Amino acid sequence: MRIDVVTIFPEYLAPLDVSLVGKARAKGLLDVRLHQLRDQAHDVHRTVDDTPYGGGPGMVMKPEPWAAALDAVAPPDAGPPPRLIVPTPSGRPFTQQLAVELAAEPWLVFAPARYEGIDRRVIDEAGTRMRVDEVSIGDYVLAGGEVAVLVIVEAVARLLPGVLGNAESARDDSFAPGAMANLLEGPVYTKPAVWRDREVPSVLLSGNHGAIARWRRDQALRRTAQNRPDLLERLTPEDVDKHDRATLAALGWTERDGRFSSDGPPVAH
Ligand code: JCH
Repeated sequence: MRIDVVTIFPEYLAPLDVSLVGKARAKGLLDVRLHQLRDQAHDVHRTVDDTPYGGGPGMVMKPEPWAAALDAVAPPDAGPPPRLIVPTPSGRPFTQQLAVELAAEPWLVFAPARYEGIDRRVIDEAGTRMRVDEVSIGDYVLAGGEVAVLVIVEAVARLLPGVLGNAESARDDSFAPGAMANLLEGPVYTKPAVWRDREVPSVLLSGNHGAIARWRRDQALRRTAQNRPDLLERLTPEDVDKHDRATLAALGWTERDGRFSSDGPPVAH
């Protein structure tokens, strides 16, 4: 996969040299190219921003440098275009599903903005010659799009064939103990078996694989009820077995008309 990033802060993307993404690049599985937006601003100050039409606070990124940069990276009428990803707090949510979709693409271009964002006409015009997605990595406000690019690139890169080792890639996220991406993962433990007087739950040392799977599933249900009740509300009766139902009931969650809902304050444990 090829990834181009156009930014006024290419040095902000230095983490792409490290760890999983850095190794994927070293292996030739990922070709990342960074581009300085200011190289396309030709006035003495290499200006990329201006005041907003209609007034208001802050500055807006000018269209000309962005258009020149995007044309240079992906010339119009030069073969299959890339997908353009524009991080913004107003975008569609970035999810694992979108990561999987992007991981199947041969070429992504990222346009992380600063200030109050990019002149709308750049996005609209790019949309006439390539698929454009404005994407939000979460409901909080960053100072610019570079960190969102790091998040998205890491989530996509780990899905590329050959990037993860055998042990890690065998763990398909959607079939992990929490199951079906409907539930959060439970807690994990490693040696030593006792640490600062705290024991690893004995079932994990039992060698009883059925009991371990059941315990992990119960922990996943408990953690999901605690941290992401919205995920439990999406569960359907087909997602749960008899024991799940009992665990959910103990957590205050019962089925009514094919959907689960909380009966009231959760029971303390
Ligand atoms: C960004 C900004 C608009 C602040 C400028 C470019 C993405 N999930 C997510 N949170 N924040 C971002 C993001 C991405 C790119 C840029 N800013 C600062 C932009 C605002 O309107 C309310 C506020 C933030």
